[in-house]
Amino acid sequence: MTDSPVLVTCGLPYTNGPCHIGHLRTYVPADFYVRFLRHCGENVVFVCGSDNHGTPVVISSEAEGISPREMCERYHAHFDETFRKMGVLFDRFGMTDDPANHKKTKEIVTSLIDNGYIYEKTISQSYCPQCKMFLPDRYVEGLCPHCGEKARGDECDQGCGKHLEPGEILEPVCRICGGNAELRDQDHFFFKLGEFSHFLKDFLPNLKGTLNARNYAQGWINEGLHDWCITRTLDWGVKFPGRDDLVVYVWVDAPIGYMAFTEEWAGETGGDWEEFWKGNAPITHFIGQDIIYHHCIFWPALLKGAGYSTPDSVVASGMVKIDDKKFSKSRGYVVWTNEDYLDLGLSPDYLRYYLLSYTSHTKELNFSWSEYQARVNNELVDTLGNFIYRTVHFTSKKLGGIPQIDADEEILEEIKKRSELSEASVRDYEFKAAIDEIMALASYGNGYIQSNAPWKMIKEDREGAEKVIRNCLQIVKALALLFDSVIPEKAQKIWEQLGYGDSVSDHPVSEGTEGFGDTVLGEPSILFEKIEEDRLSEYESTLKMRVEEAKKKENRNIKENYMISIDEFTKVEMKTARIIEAEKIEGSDKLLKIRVDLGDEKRQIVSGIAKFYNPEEILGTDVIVVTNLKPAKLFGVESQGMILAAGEEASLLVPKRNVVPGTKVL
Ligand code: B3M
Ligand code: ZN
Repeated sequence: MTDSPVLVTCGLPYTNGPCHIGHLRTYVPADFYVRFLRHCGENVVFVCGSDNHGTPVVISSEAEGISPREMCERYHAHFDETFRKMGVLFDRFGMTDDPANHKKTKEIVTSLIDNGYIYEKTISQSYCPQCKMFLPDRYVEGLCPHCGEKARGDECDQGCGKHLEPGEILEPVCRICGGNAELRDQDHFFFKLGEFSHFLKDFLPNLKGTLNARNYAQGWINEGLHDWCITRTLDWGVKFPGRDDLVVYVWVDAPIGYMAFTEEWAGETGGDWEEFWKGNAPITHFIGQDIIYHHCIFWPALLKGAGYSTPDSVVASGMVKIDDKKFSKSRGYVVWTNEDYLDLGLSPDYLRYYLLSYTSHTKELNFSWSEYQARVNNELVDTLGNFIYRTVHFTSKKLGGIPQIDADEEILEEIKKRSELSEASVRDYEFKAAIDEIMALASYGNGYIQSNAPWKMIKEDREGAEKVIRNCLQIVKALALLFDSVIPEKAQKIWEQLGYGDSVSDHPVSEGTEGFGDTVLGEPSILFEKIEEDRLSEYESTLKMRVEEAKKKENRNIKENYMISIDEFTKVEMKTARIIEAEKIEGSDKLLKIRVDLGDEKRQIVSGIAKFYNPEEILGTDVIVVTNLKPAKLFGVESQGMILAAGEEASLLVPKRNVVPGTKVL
């Protein structure tokens, strides 16, 4: 326990689309962590906000035909509401486009300029000659210069994950028109990231949090750091000081949001934001593994350069898979938090439990409905729910209230042990291990009530049965306190069943070994319900349908990519022609050598119709010929065009009315 407050932040969601389960992989564990620390008596400030700037938002708002601000407000409200429904409760959930962050960003960039860390330089960057604009970040796609995979303008999102600087992407293509982009010179501002190598080499070994964050970042430092272009040619964003035509790169003002939101929180509550950002009170960032570079390299360097405190810990979550497939919105491997889950009336706590207990925080997490069902049914319903219901129900129906005796020492020891082990795991960011300890206490309780069978014992030994039940109630109380961080809605209900009228989250975990005083037991009720088979197949088929829809869409897109313009079509020259000679080609049973009359010239064409027509029967037939094909040799015989025919059996296309040979087909 410390008196010094701690600040916990979560990566900021872009306001360009709805919340999905991939987002929750960071927010739920962060919320769990914060709740747990508070239960251990720590003073935690928990802030987050939405990320409103950058090309992700601009491109999406253009696609929807609304202003970027409108788009941001819509999705800001959406995330705010969704997080609350999921029990993820921030002390402040701000917006990076709000005045506080504009102001803070300008201040920090100005300090960096004043401290000599920013310089101007001309660079070549992607420009679309058709759209007549520079193509910042997500406006351009191409190949990663490091690994060759498909990449976005500012990150290799499908390959090695590296950050890309403007102009670095290979074979750049404009996202708006699909045309090839070219490189053009433009003046931009750079941050001297390279000068922070020494600082970062000292900083990273002391950075706490999960090992993946530190290790990745150290690897990048060893490869050498390059200066970082921090301006973009966009209207939407925080203007670069003194320049109306440039905004700062979104990865400058987004993390500064953490500071701005802390300041906003302080303004609302009378708290002190400076003790974190200018003092020694620790800062912990929860992020997704794909943005380690930004948080462990750019961000500490920016803070250092501007004279602020740097983060103490970075906790990076592994990625999410759906049905063992890589999470992908475009391929349909996605579970939307509202549409696919909350809107169906499913419990936020069940999903929290799944996300937290599935695997260790840094590993890949697979979501599948059948696994979800198994977890809920076997662990929450059969173990936890069953134990609590049996205990509270028996107390209420057979004993009429909480027995006025103390719990056994052995039981208190077990509770203490599990509480300590779970706390140690939480502090190590091993959330699954922590929950396993808590669930082990529920299993212990289940085993204890089962083997002592108070429902039998009460017939001969009422005192013995009371003792057993008192012990069980003690475990239930500890479970409510320990599980509150995992499944807060259910934990509150357990708390109320025990007869408490206040909020379980106001009580420390250490009260799990304390007695009940004169508490009057509440009404027992069933808290956890199984996920039935028929519901399960409904959920699974929604996912299947979405994947199929995505495939169809992909096929449509492929087809659309093959569409040609009328200009391209008119490049093909077609004329009617009369067959004047035809003969088999020696050695081939498919090909005929045909001579056609095109009015002003005669040509030789090789055609694959020998199986369907005798040479004699086609003599004198008027057919359609493509006349501007490059000549080719088939079976050693030159062919100067192509005769059009339809289908597997090569039905020749013929003009319906008589036309003179050589008439153009239009
Ligand atoms: N908006 C989302 C992401 O890349 C991005 C996070 C910003 S955190 C300062 O995951
Ligand atoms: Zn790459």
